[in-house]
Amino acid sequence: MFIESFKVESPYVKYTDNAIQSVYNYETTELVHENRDGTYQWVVKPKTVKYEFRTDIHVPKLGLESKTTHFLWVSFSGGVSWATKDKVQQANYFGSLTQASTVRVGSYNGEEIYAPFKSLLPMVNPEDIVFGGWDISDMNLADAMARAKVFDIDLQKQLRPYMESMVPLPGIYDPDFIAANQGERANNVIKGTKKEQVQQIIKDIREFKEKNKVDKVVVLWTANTERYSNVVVGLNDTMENLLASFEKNESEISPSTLYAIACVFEDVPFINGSPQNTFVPGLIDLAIQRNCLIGGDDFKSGQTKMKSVLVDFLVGAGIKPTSIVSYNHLGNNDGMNLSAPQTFRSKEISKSNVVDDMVSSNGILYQPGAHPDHVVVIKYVPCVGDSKRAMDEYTSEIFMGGKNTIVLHNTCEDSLLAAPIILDLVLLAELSTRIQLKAEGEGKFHSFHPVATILSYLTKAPLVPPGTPVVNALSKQRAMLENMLRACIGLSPENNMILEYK
Ligand code: NAI
Ligand code: DG6
Repeated sequence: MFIESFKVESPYVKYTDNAIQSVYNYETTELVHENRDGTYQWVVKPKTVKYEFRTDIHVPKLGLESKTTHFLWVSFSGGVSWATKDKVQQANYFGSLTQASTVRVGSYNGEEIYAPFKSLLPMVNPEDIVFGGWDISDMNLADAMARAKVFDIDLQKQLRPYMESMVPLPGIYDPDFIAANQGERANNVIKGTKKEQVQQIIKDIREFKEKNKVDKVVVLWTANTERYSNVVVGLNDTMENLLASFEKNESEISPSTLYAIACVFEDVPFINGSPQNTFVPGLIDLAIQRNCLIGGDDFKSGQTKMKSVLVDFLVGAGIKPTSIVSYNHLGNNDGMNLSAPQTFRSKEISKSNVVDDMVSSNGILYQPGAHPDHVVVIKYVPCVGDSKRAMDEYTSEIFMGGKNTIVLHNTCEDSLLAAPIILDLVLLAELSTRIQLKAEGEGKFHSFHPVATILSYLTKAPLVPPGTPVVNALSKQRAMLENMLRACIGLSPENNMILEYK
């Protein structure tokens, strides 16, 4: 059964005019490796840490600065309908965790009760977001929509009048970082040194805020995949070195890192939807020093989402994946940009590391250092446009040396999987800036760590604070996010035990 909303009544939660305050007992374990009776052994000690959470319930008027095409698709999904050859299609938010998924809140008369994910805590309504953005191409959004060939023509006709006058702001362009085949699009660029370019981005953000009277801005990179930046001691390895290099106009600072520097200076959350290492160590350092949210990397939309489910299932079932071969071809501009070896390499890295935590979780199947063969291939085939074809072969070893081969074929509009993920990233990043917490013994409330691991569910290569484990398994990522929000309203983690019926 489905309910629209609910309120928690408990001694552990208090709703005030400004905030939801909760007290939460975090049940965890402490491990020690100690000598007992002459032999070393692992001892696991259950431990409870009391936390307090405080969530500001004032939902701000939010501005999103992002690149052009994606965001309009999101912004118009409010109330339009259009004719397809099958039916009249209503706009919806399918594919968005916050807008189209539910959470279990309990059971009633023997039935499980579910409520919208977005009802857990007050979140920005997508229809209230004000959009803006930069692009190195000056094409207006109506023409960009036509060129992308994703929306049905009837929908395009309805949107065109709203979009024709929308032209992106000039962007930071450096041909060294994206494929040469993107050069002819670059007619809308910010001139000057890197410092001047960052100053221009800061000016754009301030003007956008002022003009649209928004309380908060989030910036999200959905521009082309860049090549990896070289991480070099003295260049970008620390905050001081990165800022000094930036002053010296060093060529190895990528456009995406420049946008991120501008955002951190302005205390504007910055999310990287692409695979490159925008967040070089010096940038992470800068964000930590200034306590500004950064999150990434690379939207986890289709093939990788399946991988982080399937490998988790196989390894969790005691089955040993021995090879994973992921092939896909696509014909959109992203595919064209990825046809250059250096940009493809960025994508190959983010798509390849996604099973590491699952493999290392099972020392029965894998000896230390062992892992499945894992190959990622991407080909550009213009004819298929945005309709990406992904083919995956998973070979595993089963009982008594048997072999188990699973083959998947997925055809899907690449952009329509990514757009709702963009929305979720923005809404959850904004929400997380309104949550404060403190553990027992800590004097003051503080925000989450600026490196936003809470966004991991939505990214292929979750960015985590230095020295923190990376979790790729999709079910764990979702549970972390959901349980975190439950803690803010004084609810225990979903444990799926349903002891009431046992
Ligand atoms: P796209 O090629 O359609 O759009 C990229 C846009 O960025 C272009 O309009 C280009 O002119 C602009 N651009 C390039 N460099 C820029 C800069 N320095 N500043 C401002 N604008 C710049 O690509 P698409 O399909 O929208 O993907 C965007 C990114 O998201 C890519 O890195 C892609 O790999 C990543 N991504 C996309 C997914 C999807 O669509 N399913 C899933 C996962 C990641
Ligand atoms: C080719 O794979 C194009 C890419 O940009 C992907 O569409 C994107 O990275 C999505 O990848 P995945 O593995 O999450 O479907």
